[in-house]
Amino acid sequence: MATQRLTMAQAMICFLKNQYVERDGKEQPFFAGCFGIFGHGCVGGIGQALQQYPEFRYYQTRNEQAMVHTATAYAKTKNRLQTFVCTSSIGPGATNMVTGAATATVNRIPVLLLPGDIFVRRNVDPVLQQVESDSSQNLSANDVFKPVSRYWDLISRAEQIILALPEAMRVLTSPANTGAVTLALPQDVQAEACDYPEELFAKRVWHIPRNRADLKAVEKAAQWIRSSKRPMIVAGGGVIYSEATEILKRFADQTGIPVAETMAGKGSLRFDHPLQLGAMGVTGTLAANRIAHDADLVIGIGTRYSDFTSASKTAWQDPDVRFINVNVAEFDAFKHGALPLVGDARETLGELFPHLEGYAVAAAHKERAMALHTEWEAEVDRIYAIRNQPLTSQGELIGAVNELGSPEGIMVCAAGSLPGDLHKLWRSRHPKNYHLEYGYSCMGYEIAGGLGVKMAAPERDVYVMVGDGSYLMLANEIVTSVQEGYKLIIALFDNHGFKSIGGLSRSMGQEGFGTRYIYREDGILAGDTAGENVRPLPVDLAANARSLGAHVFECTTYDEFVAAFKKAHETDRTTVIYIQNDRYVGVPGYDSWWDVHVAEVSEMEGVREARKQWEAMRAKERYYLKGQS
Ligand SMILES: Cc1ncc(C[n+]2csc(CCOP(=O)(O)OP(=O)(O)O)c2C)c(N)n1
Ligand SMILES: [Mg+2]
Repeated sequence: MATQRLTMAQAMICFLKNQYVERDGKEQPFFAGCFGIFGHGCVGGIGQALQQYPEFRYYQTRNEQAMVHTATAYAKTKNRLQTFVCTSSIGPGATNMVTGAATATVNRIPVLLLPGDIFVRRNVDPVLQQVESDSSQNLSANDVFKPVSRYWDLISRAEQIILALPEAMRVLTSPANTGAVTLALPQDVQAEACDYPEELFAKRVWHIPRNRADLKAVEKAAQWIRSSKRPMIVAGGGVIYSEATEILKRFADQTGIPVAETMAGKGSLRFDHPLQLGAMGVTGTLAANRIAHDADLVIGIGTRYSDFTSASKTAWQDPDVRFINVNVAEFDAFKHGALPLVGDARETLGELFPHLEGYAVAAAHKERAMALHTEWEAEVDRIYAIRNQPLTSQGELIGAVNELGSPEGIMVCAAGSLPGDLHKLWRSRHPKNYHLEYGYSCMGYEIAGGLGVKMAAPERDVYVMVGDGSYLMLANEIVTSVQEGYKLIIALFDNHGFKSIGGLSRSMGQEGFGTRYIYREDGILAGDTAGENVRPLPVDLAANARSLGAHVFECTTYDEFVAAFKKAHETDRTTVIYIQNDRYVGVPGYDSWWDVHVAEVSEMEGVREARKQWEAMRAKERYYLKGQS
């Protein structure tokens, strides 16, 4: 057997740079390179290997959590067909990646994480940053990656990667099982040499399958659709990853079944399609939520049915409602007692089509959906046209970005009050137009994620929309975007704290406690009852962004924002448009609800009142078991 003597880290990079994927005959390298922050836990191993093989491009980042977000956003933009490796030192560098790993895994997005780990040989223990245990010498901080990784391994001998790496690739390229894959790499083993078989470094192309659903189940699904009276489609992220948007449109056109979209599925159908109901669920539109309320059949395509989609299981109120779920993941396909079509969205819709020849929904159902679509569009117009004084409203700013931004651009967001408003108001013009990380809704994803989107689609304008809270959590990748020349346009909305959780808190009778960025007065951190009678903090986020290398426009009015937004397209680097918006002017909810538990007993009257309302809504929560009978 021909062998090559390499360190484990060198062998790993040689292997990774030769992994390709192919779907629909299109082939590409699976890894676009490696993000990393070096420390003693990786510098002599992976760090040395990356230096030795510059063709596998290494990118510095500022924070390990952020680099995993960047990789995740990149892979999401590439429909999961390409991603990055992320490498860190041991201890804090490694555990900083845990939040990123969870974000990737929840969203079913592939990222390969290579945290350094403590010495296997142990003689110099405890090494710097080792979390010691007095109950086992076989515990490491990297064990915390287990619940947030789809595959986890500890490489304690150099030759183990010969079997571990193909397993990692199997999971990363699996449409059903993908997520974060973590290979913990002890710092001594990384630098150890081994005679590796040459075959390990041969080019390997992983075929991404388009698995098909069981044909009997497809036939049954067609019968269910034909016998339904008020069917609806819920389009999730799977529609976009599978590139099923074209066929979804034809499916809606032919059958007349209206389409609602989840956070990850928004953009599945253009906003102006007459059967577009818009956002589904807690942050849904009046069109989607009213059609859902009465639906007797829900065809979920590529959705995992988070509580935001199901409005905490209150969205569908017909006692006989049934579900057909098209999903690559068996786990999701079986949710809600559904008739499971376990398969690729594009392929499965294609197989359903011939069984539905000549079928269309009742005219009244289609007309109702179309009328609600029109009603909803008018509501968006109304909110876009608000010109709130003295501080702008978020809805009008969303309108400005949506209408003045490039129609080919990509808007990126993740947490705060923006996602809910965007889900309702954003008019998606192409499947990648709306990039929301709302599986983990991780504050701090926005700018790091925006960088990943721009790296994946450098030809498009990338619009990051971020609140002051998220910005303060993780804005540092502005530096990386400047360093690498990936320009982002960042709209930074400052409302001195948490508009989102403030509103939630008030709705629970808790007066916005702990959600404002203000000084403590007489030992008390005031909530909203203090009104404007508070002292804001002397924080200057515009100056902060400037200090990180961004070009900054500071605005106070809507007109200034519009002018700055236009000018931002002409600057030579990442540009932040800073504006304050009103904490209290929000986009309302439309026939929906989110279950957030309210205290059962309290001295506070507002809480007791909220609890009564919560109990009334809680009673509407359903189990969806009908399909099983
Ligand atoms: C890492 C993380 N911590 C906490 C939360 C809970 N959370 C959701 S929104 C939010 C406030 C966001 O504030 P900001 O970015 O200013 O947006 P705004 O609510 O003001 O629109 C918090 C704390 C979260 N989603 N992610
Ligand atoms: Mg805020």
